[in-house]
This record gives sequence, structure tokens and C-alpha cells, in this order.
Amino acid sequence: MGNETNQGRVVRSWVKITQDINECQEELRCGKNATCTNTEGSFRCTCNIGYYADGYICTECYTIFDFEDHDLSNWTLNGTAFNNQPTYGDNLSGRKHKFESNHKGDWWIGTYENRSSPSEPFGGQQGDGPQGSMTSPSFQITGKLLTFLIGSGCDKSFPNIRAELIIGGEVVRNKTTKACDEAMKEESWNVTDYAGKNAQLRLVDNSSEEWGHINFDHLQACHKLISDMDS
Ligand SMILES: [Ca+2]
Ligand SMILES: [Ca+2]
Ligand SMILES: [Ca+2]
Repeated sequence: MGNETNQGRVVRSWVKITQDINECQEELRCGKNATCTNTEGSFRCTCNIGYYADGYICTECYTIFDFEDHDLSNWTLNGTAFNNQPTYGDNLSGRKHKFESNHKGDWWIGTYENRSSPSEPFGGQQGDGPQGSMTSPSFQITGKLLTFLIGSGCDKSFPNIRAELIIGGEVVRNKTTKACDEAMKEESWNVTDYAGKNAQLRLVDNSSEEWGHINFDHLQACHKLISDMDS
């Protein structure tokens, strides 16, 4: 409400006052990895250099492939090992050996498994027999590090169970596990030399031996090397 003097008398009028709030005065309004910019009626968060938008926060890593859309139509499949992928849920626990896969989300790659939808039998399996490979669509390397979860493979199947990073048609990094363990563990590739390049991920199951299957999930790109983390 405002007061005005008009030819010696006071009139009163209701004036709508809009006053911008500077949301950026609030500490960490955009989180510690972002810069806040006040705007009229709002504000804007911009990830600092080297950080990636992940929902409403800026993180040091962002997800490239997590299989949560359970759609492999953009991937190239050879052979039969990957025909029933991705796998839904903690399918391993549906069998008598109570292994864990340590997958993230609901969907992951497991070439022993045969449960490509929640309606299929819990614990369903195709076994170690099928062989093949699965090659991703192209993605750009924007960080220093690629991290991923990988499991299975064992002495007999090693090194025919592996993940590969392909650039320009060449395999520039690979990872075998020899873990003899279904539970996926985090592994990584230093890709500092390949910043800005287009790459592909290839998962290989070239084994029908015992433990001749690959488990894989959650490829992400990270701004920092592990040795840089928390520095
Ligand atoms: Ca504002
Ligand atoms: Ca996943
Ligand atoms: Ca196999």
C-alpha cells in the first residue's frame, strides 16, 4: 500500500509491489559445486567447470550407461550371450546359491541370467554356455576417469570375460576380473589421454566355461581421478 499527495489531499492506492528475492544470499543455495546467479523472480544454478548436472545437483561424475531404460536397441549385439539383457532385479538371490550381484538401480547386465522383465521367473538363468558381445552407441569422453561395476569371470574363463573401451575402432582399455565372484566391484579406466574423443564400450563373453559370464553396470564419467578425489 502506498501514500501519495495529490493537489493538497492525500489519496491512498493499493500498489502491487514486486520485489525480487536474491536467493543466492542463502548459503549453498545451489550446492557446493555450482554457482548461483540471481535473476528477477528466480535464480539460476550453473555447474562449476568440471562438474556435471545430475538432477538438481552438480556432481563429479555422471552416468553414461546404467541400463535403467532397459532398452538395448542402440547397442550392437553379436552372438547369443546378451540376448536376454538387461537383467531385472536381484535375480541371483532367486537361486539356491544366495549370491549378490551388487547392481545399481533395477537393471544390469548379467550373461548368466535370463530375466529380462519383472514378469519372468525370479532366478531364471541361461547359464554359462552362450557367448557373444554387446557394443554401445558412441559417447564422448568428457572426464578424466571412467568408472564401472564389473563382476564374474574366473580362472578358466579369464581373459575371455572382459569389458573394453574402443576408440577409433581400437581397443584402448580393457578390464578382466578373474574375480570368481558374482558381486560386481567398482573398477576404472584413466582416460585423461582421450578427453573429447568419441568412444564405445564393448562387453565380451567369449567363454562357456564355469564362471564364463560377465556382470556389468553403471558406467560413469568423472571429473577427477581417484587420486584427486577429496583433494
Ligand atoms: Ca531472484
Ligand atoms: Ca543399473
Ligand atoms: Ca558365456
